[in-house]
Amino acid sequence: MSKKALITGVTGQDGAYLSELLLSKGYVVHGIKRRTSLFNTDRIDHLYQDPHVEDPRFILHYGDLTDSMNLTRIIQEVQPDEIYNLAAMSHVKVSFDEPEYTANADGIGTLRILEAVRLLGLTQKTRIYQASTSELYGLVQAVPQSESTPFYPRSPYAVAKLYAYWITVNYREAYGMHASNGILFNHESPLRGETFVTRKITRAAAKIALGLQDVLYMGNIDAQRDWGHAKDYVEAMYLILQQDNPDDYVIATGVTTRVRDFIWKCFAWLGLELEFKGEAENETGYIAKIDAARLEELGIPNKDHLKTGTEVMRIDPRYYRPTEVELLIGDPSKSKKQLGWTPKYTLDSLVEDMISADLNLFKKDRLLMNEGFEVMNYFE
Ligand code: NDP
Ligand code: GDR
Repeated sequence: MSKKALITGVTGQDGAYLSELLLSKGYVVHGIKRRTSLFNTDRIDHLYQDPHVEDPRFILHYGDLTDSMNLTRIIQEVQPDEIYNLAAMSHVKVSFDEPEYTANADGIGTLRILEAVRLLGLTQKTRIYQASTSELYGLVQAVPQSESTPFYPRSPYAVAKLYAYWITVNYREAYGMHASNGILFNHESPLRGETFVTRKITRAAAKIALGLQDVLYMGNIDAQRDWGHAKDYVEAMYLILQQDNPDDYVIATGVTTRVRDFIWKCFAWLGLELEFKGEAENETGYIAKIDAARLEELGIPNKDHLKTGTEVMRIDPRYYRPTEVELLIGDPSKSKKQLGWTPKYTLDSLVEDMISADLNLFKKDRLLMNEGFEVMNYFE
């Protein structure tokens, strides 16, 4: 009998990679997607199976973390061996605009799942993975951050996730459930949502190189993050649920990088060397050097839009957060030792994977524009 997994947040970045991974391991994967007015399944369309086929291995259910009855019904129907609770309003800045909804979905949503498993009598059958986060560390108490570093959340998102973290620990201790937290540091990929900083940068750098965008507007470019690749991180989620005993694990690379250095690396990959000038809100980034051979190799026409001295990055305080998390650097020793987990990607191979994907994506837009078609140019 194949194992059955239920993934909330299946349409998100991690949901897509985790579905691929579990299907490759022979699981039957059930995913919960929200009802939306347009299709929102781009990231998992390649996994889609016609529901009329016999014994489908990838099955989607409509559901929402704010709806207990719906979650209970789905869990009862599926009787999953493993639940991966990845669904969340996951944008830190947006959580300041939608704090109550964030608490409901990200905090109480986790309780709804744990309680459904308990009420349905599945505590000994169903293992639960909770998507916890390095945002729990918030205001720096100590570095590198490990499983024993105190939490100090700095956003409504992080506070909601703090509740989710502790309710997971509590259900484990109170009811003997196999419920674990993965405290994952930032992880990125070509499937990363467009408004998170890495993807915002890779998209903008590709578009600027192709003459589809003029300037990248940024918030705090001195924040430091420990960035890994989502493909590596979903392996860790799977490993956490294969352990005999439930536990909490930090998943990180142990390397931290400033946002400004990520920007620099992306433009450099394209053959554009940036320099920064000015301070604080007046800081800008401009093209200091152009590697024409590299642009040619990448098939980027070097027309008038790419000149030395052109400003391609400016600060817009709109992107500042009321309270910021300045420095994250994780200590993954425990997960390396106990799970045998090691990331395959480095920061440079992550940058390459993301920027090359966005360059290919926007080359299509460039071709369409050259033929006189309009292309969408929406960014936040
Ligand atoms: P995404 O934002 O890409 O995906 C979030 C998913 O949750 C989407 O499928 C979204 O649906 C779904 N969702 C949002 N609200 C609800 C709701 N009320 N009910 C049901 N589904 C909902 O996030 P990631 O894939 O990057 O992250 C996965 C999880 O891991 C999240 O919980 C996030 O907070 C956490 N995390 C992420 C890290 C990262 O660096 N990526 C690091 C640490 C933790 P829709 O597609 O309809 O919007
Ligand atoms: P984060 O990721 O808040 O760490 O949460 P994000 O990529 O949004 O921000 C990282 C850092 O970059 C700074 N920054 C900007 N961020 C965005 N989005 N847009 C900008 O223009 C910009 N300019 C500077 C931010 O201030 C911040 O310091 C992510 C999410 O995936 C969470 O769900 C997850 O829990 C954590 O990572 C770990």
